[in-house]
Amino acid sequence: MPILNILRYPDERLHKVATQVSEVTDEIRTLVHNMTETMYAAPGIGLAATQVNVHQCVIVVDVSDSQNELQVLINPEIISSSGVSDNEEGCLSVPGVFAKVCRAHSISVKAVDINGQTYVLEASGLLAVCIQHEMDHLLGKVFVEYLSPLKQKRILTKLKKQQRNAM
Ligand code: K1U
Ligand code: ZN
Repeated sequence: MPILNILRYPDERLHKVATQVSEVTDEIRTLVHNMTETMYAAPGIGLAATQVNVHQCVIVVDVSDSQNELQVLINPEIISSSGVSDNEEGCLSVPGVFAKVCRAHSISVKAVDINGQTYVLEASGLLAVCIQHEMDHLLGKVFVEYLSPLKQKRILTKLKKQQRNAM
């Protein structure tokens, strides 16, 4: 199965807003499969379709150590949340950059699964953080955009340097 190309910040395509999936077709199932392979290969604990330049509301998440607790969330919607926590986040689209972001500690998310069935997932801790991070991607938001303008400028300088060195 192909490993998909992950867009790198500040690629403008990371700012596109994803559209809702109207039906879970074989094409969506193939996308989910390829995104899952790409996330595990990276390795990462989450991936949003936006990051692989597909602008539909699909995310995959697996925060387990053994990569065997995959969650597929199509058209995810947070229906309730509680508490706040500051957590260090990373992003496969912003390699080598980690920063603290404040998020809800616990969330209830309504989503559609790979069979087209609606379900509700109760998440807290890292799983909740990761789902919120991935849902931001679907809205065209990258985690570094929560940081101060000065920190964002420093990150952009670091990423440009990385890209120059990779040539
Ligand atoms: O790019 C992404 O959206 C995936 C990102 C998810 C995430 C990580 C940490 C906090 C919030 C959201 C990553 O997976 S970055 C890589 C990473 O954190 C990791 C990689 C391997 C093992 C454990 C963690
Ligand atoms: Zn990310």
